[in-house]
Amino acid sequence: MMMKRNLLFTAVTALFLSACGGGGGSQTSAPAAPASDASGAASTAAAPAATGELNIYNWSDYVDPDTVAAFEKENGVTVRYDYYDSNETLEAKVLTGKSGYDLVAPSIVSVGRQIQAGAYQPIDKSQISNWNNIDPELLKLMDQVDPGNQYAVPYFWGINTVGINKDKVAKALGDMPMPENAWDLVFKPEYTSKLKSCGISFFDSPAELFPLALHYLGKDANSENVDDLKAAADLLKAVRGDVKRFSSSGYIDDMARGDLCAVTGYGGDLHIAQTRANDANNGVKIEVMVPVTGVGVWVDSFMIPKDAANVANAHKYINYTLDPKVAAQNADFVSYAPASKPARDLMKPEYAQDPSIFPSPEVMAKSFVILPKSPDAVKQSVRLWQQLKAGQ
Ligand code: N2P
Repeated sequence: MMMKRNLLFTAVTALFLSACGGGGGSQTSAPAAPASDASGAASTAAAPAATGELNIYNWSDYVDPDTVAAFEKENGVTVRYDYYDSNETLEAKVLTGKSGYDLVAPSIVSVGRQIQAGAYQPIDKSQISNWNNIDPELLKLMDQVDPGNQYAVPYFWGINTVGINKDKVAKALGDMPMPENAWDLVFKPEYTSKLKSCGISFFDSPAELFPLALHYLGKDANSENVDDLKAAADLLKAVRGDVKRFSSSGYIDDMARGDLCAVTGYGGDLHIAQTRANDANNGVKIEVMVPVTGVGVWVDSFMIPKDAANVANAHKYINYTLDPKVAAQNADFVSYAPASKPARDLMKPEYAQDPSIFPSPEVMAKSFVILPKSPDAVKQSVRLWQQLKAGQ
């Protein structure tokens, strides 16, 4: 296990280093399949004759609706798109073996376990002509949980971090200056007792929250040690009374409206909250913070469940999302770092250079990948989590 973790860490460090060189080296691969332009207009090359359906189950707020619409138009496919907001919810569904979906997108934390449980079918790479666009460092990282990259095709990667409503936090803190470590805002009672008045939200997921608490305590963020997990639970218990809600997606609109002021959230989702507030012109100023002490990092990948009925369409969709133009437009909408490496250069420059979307090497060096856990560790953290939420 230790060996595996070290390898993962090395791979992620490489990813971070490669992610920070300006707009990112553009890697050219010549897609053999019909390419689409950014508007999603049908290409002139012969479109595959496939018709039918595609049932996608993916994270909420994780695709530009135009991406789906253009894919439907170009391929004559009707897409049904359902959402989840935690790996736990997705896992419960795919492990039944009868998900009813053709594509899902778990995070690296669950990929290995779900492959071993037999939940997926291998990807036919011959149908993914854009395969070479995938950032090789992401593939290296995923190789540790999916040897040979047989089952999982990276979609986006990103961070778990803190978002704040700047004015509300400043007001609630009063004379107290902002902490040097932004995690203090949500984990230190001195701060949470003040921010309680304007609304704190935590991830509604032990898999996302425990690593952050462990890291804050200076412990291995992926520790499976029972005492470490208890220490993390104690930290969370100490601020539990100041937490208004546990949410892994609802915090986006609450923040945008000004109903929350300090949240743990997915980086891109916090950006979306910022964009929604700006669009509403409601005076809410959201900042996506990138604590210098580091953040949680994940990679989400497309996978095809064993019971998928529309396997060819699933491959087509995966391939479509890796097209640099499509990926860039999609990334600009969801504000996450696309797995399609050449897409970075095609993104809005302010996003391609945003350190909360592509964190700096300094931050990355202090960060951690949220890694798979043993069944015992999962059980233990779920037990502690239930007690925490019940206020015990
Ligand atoms: C999308 C949240 C996705 C990321 N809204 C979590 N891995």
